[in-house]
Amino acid sequence: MRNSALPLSTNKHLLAWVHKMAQLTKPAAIHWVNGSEQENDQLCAQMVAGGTFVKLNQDLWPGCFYSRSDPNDVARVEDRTFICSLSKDAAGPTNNWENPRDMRKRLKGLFDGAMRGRTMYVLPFSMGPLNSPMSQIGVQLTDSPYVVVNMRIMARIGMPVFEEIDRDVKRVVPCMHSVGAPLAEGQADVSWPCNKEKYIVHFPETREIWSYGSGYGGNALLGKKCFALRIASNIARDEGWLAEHMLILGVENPEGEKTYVAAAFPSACGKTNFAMLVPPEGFDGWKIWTVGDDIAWIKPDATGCLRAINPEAGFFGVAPGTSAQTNPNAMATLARNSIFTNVALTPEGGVWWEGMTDEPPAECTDWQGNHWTPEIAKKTGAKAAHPNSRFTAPASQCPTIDPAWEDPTGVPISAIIFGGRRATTMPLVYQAFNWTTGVYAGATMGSEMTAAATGTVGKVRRDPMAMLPFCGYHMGDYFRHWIKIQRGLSETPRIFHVNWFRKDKDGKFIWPGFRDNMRVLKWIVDRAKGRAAGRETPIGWMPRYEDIEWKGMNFPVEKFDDLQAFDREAWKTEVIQHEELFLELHDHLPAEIIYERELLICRL
Ligand code: TSX
Ligand code: MN
Repeated sequence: MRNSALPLSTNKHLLAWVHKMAQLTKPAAIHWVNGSEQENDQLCAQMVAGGTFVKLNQDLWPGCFYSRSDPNDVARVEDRTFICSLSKDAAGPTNNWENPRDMRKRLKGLFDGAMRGRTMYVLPFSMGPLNSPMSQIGVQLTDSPYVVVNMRIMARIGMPVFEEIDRDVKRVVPCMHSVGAPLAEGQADVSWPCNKEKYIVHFPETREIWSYGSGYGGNALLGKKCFALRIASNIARDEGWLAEHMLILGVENPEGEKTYVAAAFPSACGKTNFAMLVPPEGFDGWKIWTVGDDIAWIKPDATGCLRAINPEAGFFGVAPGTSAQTNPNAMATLARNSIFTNVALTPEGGVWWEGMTDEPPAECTDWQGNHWTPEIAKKTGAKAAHPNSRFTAPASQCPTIDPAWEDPTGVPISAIIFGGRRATTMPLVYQAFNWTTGVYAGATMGSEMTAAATGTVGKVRRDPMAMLPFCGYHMGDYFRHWIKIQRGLSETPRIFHVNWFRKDKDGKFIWPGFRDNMRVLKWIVDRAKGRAAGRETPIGWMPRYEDIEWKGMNFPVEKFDDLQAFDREAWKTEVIQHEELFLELHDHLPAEIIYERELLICRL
């Protein structure tokens, strides 16, 4: 076997950087990650021995491991996330900003000796297939083996990436990561090392990421939100493409015609479920193909058509609510070779989470390691799985993975969907009049808050293009970039807005959602291909009852009218709320957004 302490690259810049960072963080050893199965097995075994991993019952969950995080390290930390551009104005009011010089000084202090007693892994990764001109490369230095094995699922890692780096044709994004828990001589480790103090820092001009104190998800798997969205949105702005928080799916009709759409929703709207949709009864011959469930890199090709890749190689999905009913394709994907974090562990060595089965297990160990029974839950409200518990699963295992999901040229995007979780005002679906009104719909989208913890229940939290926590520069400049992209296109994708969550007077969901969303998707695809009818309303084009395929479903026209109702008074309140977001961004807002709001007011 190759000695993993020996450098696996000959790239002088990389070698110098690794040396410099090792001098700063002072690890006990350096491990160059080759990405092999043997290396992965060894890291997993080492984590089992150290208590970070539990090997699940291999008869039930082949190739699967279980992990519990520190209870204080369970989610992304938005208030500890920084965009350190040279000017504060470039980061905009929706990002935390600090002077890059001051931040560098602080990080140097934090990282000094941060890896003492640990191994520093040199983890090369490619976001996007290695043979794609749309892909980007990074190297993450991390003291977390948990990160290495998760990144092996979420990205392309190891030897082929070192070879790409040695060819020296692509810029490499350096990603520093430490859990911030150095070990003194002889000090015993804990199962989930982390630090109370956390910093998730991006330097957009120099394209660098520094993450300190957390081992969880988007804080630690730096290829995902930090690189593929915050840094990539800066690269995309400079190079004329889009780095978006979007799923990508393909719709195949019975004639074999395939249409790709990209869709952005805020959290808790069921993005992964939509990306893996199973068509309902009455849609024989129709098929949904999954390209990605979280991130899309969308670029105009030489002919002026928008093409998209999924820069990821796996799904890092929220477990609770995922079941054979809500998402059978996700359940099949995560059945093997997956990592489960902060779900519950069953006595048989399996995993469970709220919503996985109708009947909970008689007993299990909850995400905090406590004994859990349905009776205890009823009394104390204790959840078996943390609401943000996750599965890390290879995309290649998804039964609906699109044959073109790794196509180096990407897939052609014919429609873009925005959406949100709204009890009122927003119809099930409407089509924007044109690209700019579509950008306006995306810029003003949002969800009603479901958890009281984050604010008033029922108040709309604006989340433009679902990018509020992920845009690495000023939101106003981001809208301008979106509008500008269309000017270079020969074929403009159609833009739609959907809302699966409208409620009736009794507070019940009007639309059954899930598989029946296929009916909406069919209208969207037919509109994008110019073959479906609709009627004009002040907000856009809407399907009439007879424009929707109802085969296999009994949905009365009266309910459809409630679902699609255009409520003029509610929309007047809505446009006033748009102003609140725009006030914050006003000095960078493109004229088009201001004019679109005026035109909307005129139409109301
Ligand atoms: O994912 C969801 N989708 C998209 C599916 C492709 N969810 C779950 C959201 C949380 C992640 C939904 N929830 C959807 C939906 O379309 N719709 C709803 C709301 C809803 C919930 C339960 C019912 C109906 C609607 N139950 C019955 O109709 C019986
Ligand atoms: Mn996401």
